[in-house]
Amino acid sequence: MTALPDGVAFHPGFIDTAGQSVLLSELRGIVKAAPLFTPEMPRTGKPMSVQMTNCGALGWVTDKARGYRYQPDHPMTGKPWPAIPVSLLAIWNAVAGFPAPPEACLVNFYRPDAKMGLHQDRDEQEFGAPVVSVSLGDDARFRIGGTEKGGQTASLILRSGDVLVFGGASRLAWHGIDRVYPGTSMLLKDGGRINLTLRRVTRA
Ligand code: MD3
Ligand code: FE
Repeated sequence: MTALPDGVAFHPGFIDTAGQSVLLSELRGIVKAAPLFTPEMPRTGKPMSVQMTNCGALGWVTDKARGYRYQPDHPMTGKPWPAIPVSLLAIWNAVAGFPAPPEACLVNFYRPDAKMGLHQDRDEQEFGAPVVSVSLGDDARFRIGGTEKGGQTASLILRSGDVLVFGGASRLAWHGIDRVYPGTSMLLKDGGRINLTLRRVTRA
């Protein structure tokens, strides 16, 4: 494994097991109010293997007809997204180094066979703010490259409680999840992995 790109800060084990349980119970409430949906690739409509929901004033969604976007309401229920829990805002305040709060928290749920291909996150208007990622549940192999497609990549195992900050040059880095390792965490009774990404969407 080569070094992580400039602008990445890795905080392994940032959230202890008690904190992970608190976050999980908050997420159960969020998923009750804003059920997981299956995102579709723009134009092709191919379903992604990851299921998603959001909390915050804005949520990231995608479907065949309208593609990638942020919107204030859930695509199936039409209801506003639930608020970002205070515990997640505290994590942002501790690690982001950015003066304005996040507006979106994308919740990704991975069953054992789910993965996420290499992509850039560029649907936001504020690239001066970092993206803060929180991993819960089973381990996963995360891959990150540079800002140009097709360059060298590094890989890193992400474990439950790990926090990563992607700022500076890494904010537009290509990245994805190669695979999840089933049975590596006891946090989720039925296994799987959850990733939370806190994002500033509009210009601060
Ligand atoms: C680097 N999620 O939601 S987290 C995503 O584990 C996403 O679910 C993966 O990629 C997951 O968009 C990876 C790490 C991550 C998240 C966002 C980034 C790395 C990033 C945004 C910019 C640069
Ligand atoms: Fe991403």
